[in-house]
Amino acid sequence: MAAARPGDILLFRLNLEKWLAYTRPWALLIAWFQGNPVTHTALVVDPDNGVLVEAWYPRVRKSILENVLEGCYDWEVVRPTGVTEEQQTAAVEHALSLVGRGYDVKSLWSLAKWLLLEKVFGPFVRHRIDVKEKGNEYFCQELVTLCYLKAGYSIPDKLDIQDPSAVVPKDLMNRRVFILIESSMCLVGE
Ligand SMILES: [Ca+2]
Repeated sequence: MAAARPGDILLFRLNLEKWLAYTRPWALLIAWFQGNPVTHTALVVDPDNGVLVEAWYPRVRKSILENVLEGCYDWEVVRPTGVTEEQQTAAVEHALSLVGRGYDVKSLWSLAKWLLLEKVFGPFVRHRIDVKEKGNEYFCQELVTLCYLKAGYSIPDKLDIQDPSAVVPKDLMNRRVFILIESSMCLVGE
């Protein structure tokens, strides 16, 4: 991650061709629910050494980029517009303080239920999403969104989404809010 800085956001995009060589049914399920191949997100901690913090079942953990990929994902690094380095440092510090906390399976299923309803009834359903804060447990984009909120930067406000828990990984691809810094698929700027 040569161009990334600590606190930038990693998006993992399911690569169907690579996926078929492995078995990752949940990733395919998340991709289908969202109608989008970005199924996982994490915070960059140390770009030089590929270190990140992610909520990955069964808990929040520090990982190395190569280990997350597991051959099934392409990745890109994005940076929210207007964020300061101080805010990103604070987001990373908060993420590191949450390492070891549990993975929030219940909230993820609750979100999946609302995404399914959104698929059937349309986008207005998003405003009714109700993912309750469950005892210090987090799923991937909940962790990223919360760490930014703690650092004084509101991703939901930037996206005009009322409930922080209603942010899904595909929202972090919104180029109006998130600048593409780096990608495993191409050299940015080429
Ligand atoms: Ca939670």
